[in-house]
Amino acid sequence: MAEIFKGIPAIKYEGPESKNPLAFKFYDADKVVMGKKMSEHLPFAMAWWHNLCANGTDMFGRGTADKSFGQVPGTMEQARAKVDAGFEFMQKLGIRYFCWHDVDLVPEADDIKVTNARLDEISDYMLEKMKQTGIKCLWGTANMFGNPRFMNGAGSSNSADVFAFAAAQVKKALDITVKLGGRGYVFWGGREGYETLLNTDVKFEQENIARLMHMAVDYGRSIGFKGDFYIEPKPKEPMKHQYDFDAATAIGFLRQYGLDKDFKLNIEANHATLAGHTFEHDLRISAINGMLGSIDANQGDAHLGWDTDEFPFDVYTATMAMYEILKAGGLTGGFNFDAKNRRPSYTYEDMFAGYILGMDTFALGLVKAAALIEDGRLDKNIEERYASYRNSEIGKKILSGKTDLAELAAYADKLGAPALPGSGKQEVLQNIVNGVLYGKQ
Ligand code: XLS
Ligand code: NI
Ligand code: NI
Repeated sequence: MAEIFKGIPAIKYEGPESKNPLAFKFYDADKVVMGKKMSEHLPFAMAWWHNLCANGTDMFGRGTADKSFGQVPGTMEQARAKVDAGFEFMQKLGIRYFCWHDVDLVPEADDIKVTNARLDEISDYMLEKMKQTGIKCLWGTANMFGNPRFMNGAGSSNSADVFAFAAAQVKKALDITVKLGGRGYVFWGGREGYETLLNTDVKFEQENIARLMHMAVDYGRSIGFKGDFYIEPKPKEPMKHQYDFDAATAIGFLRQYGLDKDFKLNIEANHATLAGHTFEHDLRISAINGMLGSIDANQGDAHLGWDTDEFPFDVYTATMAMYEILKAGGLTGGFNFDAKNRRPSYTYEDMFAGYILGMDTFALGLVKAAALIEDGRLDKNIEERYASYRNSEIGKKILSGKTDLAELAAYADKLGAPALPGSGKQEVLQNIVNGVLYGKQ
């Protein structure tokens, strides 16, 4: 097999002092943090679509990056070349998982039977490579938003034929996920949403999405899929209103339709921020509901209101994210870099630089989050902040449900006015975080 990324060596850990752009400064796979190797804490995954397909095309201009890998775009030869490129890329970076949409793997034909035969062929080839390298599939999904037929969504489409077509794609994508031993199967609600209520029956559309998801669970379990299904929430883009707005909304939906036993959430940083939250907020909401499954690791731009899918480089956010993940006991899924190079970064070296940046950022986040936990002052403050419920008789009664409004009102009468609830100490705590992040330990 001819090397594709010629001149780019296997990426090694060289430490923070290294000036080599093609080396890790912080990601040291075997380094043990809180009892586990970095590589176990951080099961990184490559996103087939951004890394092997997207060439920088935007609304205003053609692609800048050549992702043909020496073959004619849109052919099966190119699809195979993408497999070669992807596995060489992952091996050189020490990445052990990948994620894909059906149409990232092969060109879509007019006839779904032809597309499906292509998927069978390419997945045979991927399986060979997986056996040779030990690299695994994190999750698969069906692209039910790109083709014009999905202009009104997939499960939420007004057309029963489009619904049926979406179901066929989900069925095949599940077949391939199982064939590749994928840990999960994702529903990102592509165009599951609406533009205007004037033409939309929201209740009908949401019920239909749930129907499609139930069918996916039934079929997946029937063919031996043991992993988690995931919803990947996103508030807007491409539709004005997306039904899976954020973690809390998606959890409510899953519970309402009885899907919460089979589904967890795949939280994408840039989607959480588009919803007006922080990444760590949606991680916390998922975790406390037992729904934290997997992560799309990227970041947005505070000055732009869309899904810019940048490689994560904000160490503070990565730290707060890893803090949530460590507290939740880790992920059953992994860290998929749903991220792309900026359009002017179009070289092969840039592809590696993006992943090195993302992996180093999360490695730093892991180390710093572990330091915050070991430091213990944040936990201690939380413990003290709610102590009145544990330490006072009335607090204990509230927690155990052994009181009522009448008793509490009588208590309040005796109290007169309660003392202020204690300082929030936000600035103190922020300075602790800075101390742990940047101080000499
Ligand atoms: C788009 C989503 C998409 C999903 C997979 O915004 O992030 O890439 O991760 O369909
Ligand atoms: Ni995503
Ligand atoms: Ni996204």
